[in-house]
Amino acid sequence: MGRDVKPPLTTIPPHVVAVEDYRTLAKERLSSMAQAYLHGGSGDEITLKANRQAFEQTAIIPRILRDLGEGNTRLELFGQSLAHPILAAPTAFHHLFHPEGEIATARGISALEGLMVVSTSATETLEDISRHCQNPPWFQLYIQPDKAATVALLRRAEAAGYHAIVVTADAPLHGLRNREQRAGFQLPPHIQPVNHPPAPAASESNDIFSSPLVRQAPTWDDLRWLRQQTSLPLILKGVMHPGDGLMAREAGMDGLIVSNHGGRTLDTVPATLTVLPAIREATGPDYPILIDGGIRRGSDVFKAIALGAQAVLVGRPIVDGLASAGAVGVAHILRILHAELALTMVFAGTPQLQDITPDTLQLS
Ligand code: FNR
Ligand code: LAC
Repeated sequence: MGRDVKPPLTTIPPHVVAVEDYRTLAKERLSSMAQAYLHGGSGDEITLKANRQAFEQTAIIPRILRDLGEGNTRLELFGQSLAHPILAAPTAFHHLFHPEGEIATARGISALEGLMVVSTSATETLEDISRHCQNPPWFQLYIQPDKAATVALLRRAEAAGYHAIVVTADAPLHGLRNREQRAGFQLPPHIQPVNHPPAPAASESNDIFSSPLVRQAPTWDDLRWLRQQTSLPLILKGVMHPGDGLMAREAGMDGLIVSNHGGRTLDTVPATLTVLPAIREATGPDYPILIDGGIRRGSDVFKAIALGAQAVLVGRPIVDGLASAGAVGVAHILRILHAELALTMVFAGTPQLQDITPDTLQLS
């Protein structure tokens, strides 16, 4: 209240050089409520911090004098040819952060040949967002209690040219977001998820188990059912246990995302980077694995790939870019991360993504 909130920038000042700089710019442009929603995590934010610490504490051991002539960051993922392995994670309510919402995000990502994963809780229609994406985007699906509603979303995504479906399985409820509660966070009435039917009202009762969200939370049976409903690649998001990685594979999922929802669901879950090797081990060498949580540098992307990921997703940095400068900010965030990844690969002596193996890291 009473705080001056600056308008989004239209050009990027030259001193803005790293993802971290955008966090500051975004803070100056968001209400304290929107900041709490974007930058906060659950509980004491132990997991939120752990995601970062895991990257900070992992060291790269460079190799020198290697031939870098054929260097590039390209990859193939689910039949898509991508310029780099840095995807935009699904994040909700972009109109909370910028007046152009998800359209600005899609434009910014497309300017850098990036890939957008569109949230079920987007504030623009999934059809409009797809029209602004250069690479066919992926659609993040929350399985709805009503099967017909789930199928309706799937069919819309298919018709709008989405390339894959990301099924988020780690958030049957909103996490214990103390930071949001302290800031009094509420979604302004004019900002609504326009693509899916309203969720059942959160239970006022203290008996969490009687809440419809919990009683109707999806199960592995629903995932097997979903597999029968579409021929698009299905990617399971929210895997933290090797056993669940194996079950994802057995349930016919085409890949998975190691994720703790950016420390926004259960607190004191481990950092995603630390569970990645065991999940890679359980699912075998060729199973597509992505990871998110705390990626803020190109060297973090490198470390995730070294420990077994094909690609990464970034959540808050994309939204910081959006809040700071709309499409221009989003594009710059991706440009920074891509350039840092390439720079890391040069210094590490790994000209292509497949050269980034575990022995590029100092494992303690
Ligand atoms: C999210 N995330 C998320 N995930 C999802 O599957 N559907 C969603 O609608 C959202 N919404 C959402 C909103 C905001 C503001 C944030 C920050 C995150 C989680 C997201 O996809 C991703 O897992 C994390 O954001 C990754 O961590 P970092 O990169 O933010 O640290
Ligand atoms: C979040 C939900 C929307 O993390 O997934 O805020």
